[in-house]
Amino acid sequence: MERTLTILKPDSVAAGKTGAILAQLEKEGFRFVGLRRMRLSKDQARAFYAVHRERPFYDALVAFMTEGPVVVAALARENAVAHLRKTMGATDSRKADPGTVRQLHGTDIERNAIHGSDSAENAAKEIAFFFSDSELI
Ligand code: 3AN
Repeated sequence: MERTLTILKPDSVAAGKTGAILAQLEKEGFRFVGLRRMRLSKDQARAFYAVHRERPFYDALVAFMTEGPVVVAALARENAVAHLRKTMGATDSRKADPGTVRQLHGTDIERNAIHGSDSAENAAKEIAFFFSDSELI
């Protein structure tokens, strides 16, 4: 079993899609090993997306990710990182395949409903960013 991290972003949580998206993830075979609803601070959002800090969209991304509550989850499944990326769809919701979370619940490249780790290495770092070992069951 591999682990990955997902964040249901402020757009999808505010739209009342938490249950629908978590249900879709369960249907795809993911198990929740950690789950929390929270509001990111600016410092947390800046640190989480530090890899993008030189990009022109960084400030807007931090503002978006802190505008309302998110749901963070550590997920377990065989091939979890790649399967979550497939289940989410393309970064730009307008280009995401039919039936993917981003096509169903996102709007554009920024307000795209969901985050998923892009590698097993980053998944381990991102899970540790939000969860202590005792919270991962
Ligand atoms: P993904 O989330 O698909 O891994 P990344 O890692 O390239 O995509 O980008 C991280 C986040 O930054 C995206 N989820 C999206 O919200 C935002 N983002 C990426 N590119 C842009 C862009 N050109 N304009 C605005 N926001 C962007």
